[in-house]
Amino acid sequence: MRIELVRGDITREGVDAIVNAANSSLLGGGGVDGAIHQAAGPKLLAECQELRRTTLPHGLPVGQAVATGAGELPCRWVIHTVGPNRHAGQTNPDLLRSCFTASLRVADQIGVKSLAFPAISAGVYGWAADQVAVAARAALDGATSQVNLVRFVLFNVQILKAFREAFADSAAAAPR
Ligand code: AR6
Repeated sequence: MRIELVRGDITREGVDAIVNAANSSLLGGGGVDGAIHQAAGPKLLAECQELRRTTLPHGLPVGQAVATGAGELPCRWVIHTVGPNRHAGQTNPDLLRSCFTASLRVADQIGVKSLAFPAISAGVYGWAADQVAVAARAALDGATSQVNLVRFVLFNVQILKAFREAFADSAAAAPR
């Protein structure tokens, strides 16, 4: 698996799937979630509402992941995951690692070969960028997956730097 660390806007990524740092309601919000819903248009929200009506009536639990189509986005799928919210006392890093692991597992289930992640929980949910980067690295190190490209698309230079440090000695991480 090749790993890329780039600065950018994940809504523009033409990979097979992008991961959304959602909340349990799956019905949208701010940050990257808001940007994804805005760029995807109403089809994405309708699919999320359908999930709530059918398989996820109580919402998506923290640390789990689920896939939908991508509406008008250039990718094919959106994989929604819910990071732990530090401000709500969710301070267990295993939950954060689980977001990355569960997203990869869902990606495998739907045949995704290229996958882009944002820095889950590094915004509204209050985790430090280096903690998120370490959790992401741990998840990828422990993963067996058919995904052959994982690209972390990081919104600002501080978060990119934290990921570069966490992946500095990773043989899989290559400059793009
Ligand atoms: N592309 C890539 N990264 C982005 C983008 C973008 N377009 N926009 C923001 N980020 P956050 P969380 C970065 O707050 O902490 C929402 O309201 C951002 O700079 O989006 O998991 C949800 O509905 C930060 O580094 O997600 C939830 O209620 C990272 O994405 C809650 O926020 C994550 O920040 C989830 O909070």
